[in-house]
Amino acid sequence: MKLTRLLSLVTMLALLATLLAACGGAAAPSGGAPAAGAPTAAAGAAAPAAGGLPQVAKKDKYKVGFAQTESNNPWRLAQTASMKDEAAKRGYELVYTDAASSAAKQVADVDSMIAQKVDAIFLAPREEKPLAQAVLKAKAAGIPVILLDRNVDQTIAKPGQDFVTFIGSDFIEEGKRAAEWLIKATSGKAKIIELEGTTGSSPANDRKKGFDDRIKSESGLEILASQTGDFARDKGRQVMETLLQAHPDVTAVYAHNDEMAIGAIAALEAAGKTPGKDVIVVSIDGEKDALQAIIDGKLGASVECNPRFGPSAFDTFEKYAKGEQIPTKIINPDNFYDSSNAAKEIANSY
Ligand code: GYE
Repeated sequence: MKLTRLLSLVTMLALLATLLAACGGAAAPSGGAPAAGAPTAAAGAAAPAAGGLPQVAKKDKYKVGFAQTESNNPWRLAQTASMKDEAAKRGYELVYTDAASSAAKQVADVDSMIAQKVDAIFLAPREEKPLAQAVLKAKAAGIPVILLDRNVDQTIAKPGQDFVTFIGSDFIEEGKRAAEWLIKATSGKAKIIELEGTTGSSPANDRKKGFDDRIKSESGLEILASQTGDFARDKGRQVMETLLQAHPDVTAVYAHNDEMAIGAIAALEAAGKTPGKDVIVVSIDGEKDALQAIIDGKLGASVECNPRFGPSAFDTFEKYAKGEQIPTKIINPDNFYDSSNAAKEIANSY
């Protein structure tokens, strides 16, 4: 009897040991095979630094890429000019691409920069998810990426690990500031149409979040409809035209950028409304046409989103190339324009 018990105990222990070994093996595979879909280092690429980010070789003159997302508005043109000016000032070779509003083209643009072996890529990612994959590809090829003005999905690519840093505005804060101005301007009573930016882009997601969250606690403010106008003037006009038919009782418009606000103003006027009186309009960017619309009394206010990235982008790259520690987020300070300062500031706007 005793012997049988002893034997079964031994058998159980052996079984337990086999099970433990099997679990351990599964949790820690040897050989480090990359997970499905994970990028692998390209042959001959610069070795990644300890933290995973690619290092930059010391050179007298760097060749860097700037992958722009589109060129259909003054904000983009100002950003491109700032990047080109700064590259020229510092004697860099700049590989410039324009994705013409296509995330797929921008992914291909990054591929071509990788093939051209640039020393670093400045990327203004059109949409959060597709461009996160492009960041991983560049990293695998040993090329550091600095994100400008828009972010990527950080569950796919992480700052300080997969890309150096994000330089840009705090979009949640911008949305909140627009909401706060509107609450004051309407004494807390408004029926709002919201024109969203490009679907899947970080400024559209965050400007919506910042604004909507701030509005929630105000019982007198209501969002009648919220729809994308793709950050574009004519799309903003068209969407506003359609939404106006369903919501003729609108008293306020919140547009995620000035271009859509200017489009919405045109739609309001075409429908016989007086923007600035019947309907209060607020937006984001601070472009010249918007400041002019504020002076004309058609636009109420614009939260600035500074497009002049050149100096901070190249400074950050140079610090990184020297081996300095870079913060994972670099936030640009933003101004605010309304009837109190638009006339004074218009000369400096873009
Ligand atoms: O506000 C808009 C542009 O990504 C912050 O994109 C940028 C936004 C900017 O097209 O006008």
